[in-house]
Parts: sequence; C-alpha cells; structure tokens
Amino acid sequence: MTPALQAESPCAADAGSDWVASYRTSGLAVIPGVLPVDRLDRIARDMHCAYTRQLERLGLPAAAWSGRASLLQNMEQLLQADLKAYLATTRHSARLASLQQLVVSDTVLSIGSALGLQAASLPTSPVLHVMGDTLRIPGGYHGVATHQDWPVVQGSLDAVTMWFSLFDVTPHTYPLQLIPGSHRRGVWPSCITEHTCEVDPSCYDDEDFITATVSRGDLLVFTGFTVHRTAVKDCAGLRIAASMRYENTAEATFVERGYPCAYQRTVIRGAPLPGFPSIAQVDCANGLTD
Ligand SMILES: O=C(O)CCC(=O)C(=O)O
Repeated sequence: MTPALQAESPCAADAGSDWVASYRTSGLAVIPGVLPVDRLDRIARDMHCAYTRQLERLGLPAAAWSGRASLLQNMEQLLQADLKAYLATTRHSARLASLQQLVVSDTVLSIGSALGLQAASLPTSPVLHVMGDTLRIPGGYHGVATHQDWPVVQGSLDAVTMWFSLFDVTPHTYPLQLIPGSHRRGVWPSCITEHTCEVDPSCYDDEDFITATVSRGDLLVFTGFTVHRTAVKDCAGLRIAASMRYENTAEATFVERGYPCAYQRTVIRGAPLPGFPSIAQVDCANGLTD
C-alpha cells in the first residue's frame, strides 16, 4: 500500500507557507481548505443540469439535484441510454463557466504567484476527469497511466498543475498517486500512448508512489515534472476532478523558445445541420415570441 499524502498546514497563499516548501522539495503539496465549497457545489449543480437536460430530451426520468448521488444517477442513466450524448455532455461539462471561473479565481492565481509564476498563462482549458466504476466506457478512458505533464505541454519549466476535486477523495475513490522527488530527475523515459506520454514502467516501483487524499476544498498542486497516475485498483464510486496547467510567462527558457504550446485550437467551420436554425427557433431561444 502506498503512503497517504494529506493536507499539511492551514492555507495561506504566501511563499513562506509549509506547502510551498513541500512543493519545492517533493514536487507536490495538498493545500487545505483553499477552494470555496459553494463554488465546487455550483460546478456539480451545473453538471447535473447538463445531464438532466439531456435525459429530458430523450424522454427519460432524471433525479432532482440532491448532491453527488443525484449527479451520479443522472450520469449513469444517460450513459446507459445514449453513449454519444453522455460523452458530449461530459465534454461540455469541462467548458462550464463555473469551472473556468474557479480555476482562474484570485485565490487560485495567488497560489501560482506564491510558487513563482509571473504573468501566469494557461496553455489550455481545464481537463475534466470523471472516474466511476459504473461509468466505465468499453475501450475508453478509465484513468491516466503514469506520466509527467511537462512533456505533454512543453511550456515553462516551472509550470504548475493544479488538481481540483469536486468531492472528497479517499484512497478508494480514484485518488491521484504521485512520486515525491520525481521532479528532480528531468524528463523520464516514456512513450506516447493514446491518452498520454507514459513513463517506462521499468523506471519505478509501486512503492515509490504516495496517494493524495483530498477533502472537499483542498487543492492538490504539483510540478510539471512530478510523475503521477490515477489509482484505479480497489476503487469505486464517483470521483470528478479538473486539472489545470499554469505557466510562467517570465521563465527564461520559455521566453527563449518563443512561448511554444503543444495544445492547438481547432475550429470546425460550416453549418453542422443544414437549414438550422430557423428564425422562429432563434427568437424562441432568446425569449422573443410574438
Ligand atoms: O484525474 C486524473 O485521474 C488524472 C489527472 C492527471 O493525471 C493529469 O491531469 O495530468
């Protein structure tokens, strides 16, 4: 069993905090109680709204909001009814304004500042990780294998990853596992796979990892070079977390390399549905009915 990492000190987003020292030496830290729980609730509620609207569209019953269980129920129901709608809704959830607002909130950006980020920039929008034993998609994503984030993004060398969980994360609800000190060994040997750039398994043992348990409101932060993975063994239930990368506009090699970014934006031009929308549909959506 891997040792557990827990929140270390009352939070203050200041460079003298214990968690900053822990971040520097081990490449990771859990900052306790920094995220407003009402904001986390808002994201979960907005997700619930999206799954509910899709169930209604399909003429299926939906559970009214009553917390995590109702969200899971609607997600399961939609997955069973219509895989395509489930995947589209889950992708859409990552674009929720409530989530985007949290990841660039003053509190969160001040944590980046405490870690030395200047004019912090965002290579991409939040990535939402939904884990659930009843939400498995055959042949699909079910956790991320052992990897480092920097090789995937290739931005500033002091980039920070922050991991925002909507709910408590225990050792049995798909926590992240990380290797303390792994950020001091540069880029680890790896190969590109479908979901990531997977570290060569011969480079580590299971005992090297610690398990990051997170209470609601805690924030897990780690460096772009910290080796980590999703724990899947003996896990069940629903875990939803968003990960977000922050880069330092002033980092010398980032400046020198002319701000590379591995993520590219793709825009699909053209009308997806010929003839849609009618003028009446536009008016109706905008509350303009005569
Ligand atoms: O949340 C997860 O399960 C994986 C997150 C992760 O590894 C990442 O965002 O780099």
